[in-house]
Amino acid sequence: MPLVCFSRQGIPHFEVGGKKTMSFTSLIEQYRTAYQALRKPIEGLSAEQLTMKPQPEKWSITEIILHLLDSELHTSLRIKKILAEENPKLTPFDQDTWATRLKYQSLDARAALLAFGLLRELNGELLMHLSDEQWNRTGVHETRGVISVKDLIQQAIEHGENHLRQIQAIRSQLNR
Ligand code: NI
Repeated sequence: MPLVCFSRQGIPHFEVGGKKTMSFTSLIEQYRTAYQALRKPIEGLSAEQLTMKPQPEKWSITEIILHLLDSELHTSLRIKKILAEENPKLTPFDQDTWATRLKYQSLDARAALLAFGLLRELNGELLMHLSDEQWNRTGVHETRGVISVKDLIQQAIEHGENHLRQIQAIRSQLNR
């Protein structure tokens, strides 16, 4: 089953078909370095620019970064549950409700990005210590079905890259 998440943002988030042959080390490297890539397009932006919505129903850069942090919190907990428990249940979250109820627009995008980077750093360190068997351990996601640690990391990488492109597009609009 391809894993695609369509939000109101209109971008397909990730599609994981299990075809990837990348080594674990290079996966971890990609997973960890996303923070550096995400820092670049927000350099020098004012609070007003960070919260500018490209369209009324679209997320601002701040909302995207807070979304990335909350996605990473979920990914982190899912990885830990899969490793520490037997076939755990992994719960989804409604990203648009989280964005509004948790007041993403009023929060600090730079602090959130830092927290995102720290989570990826810590998770990356943990991942470096896993055996092949642990990489392939699984949990059951309510809507996506059986999912492994490796699947979660691939999804997190693709999810981050999609949102990086979304942030870059907003940034180029701001420069016009
Ligand atoms: Ni997303």
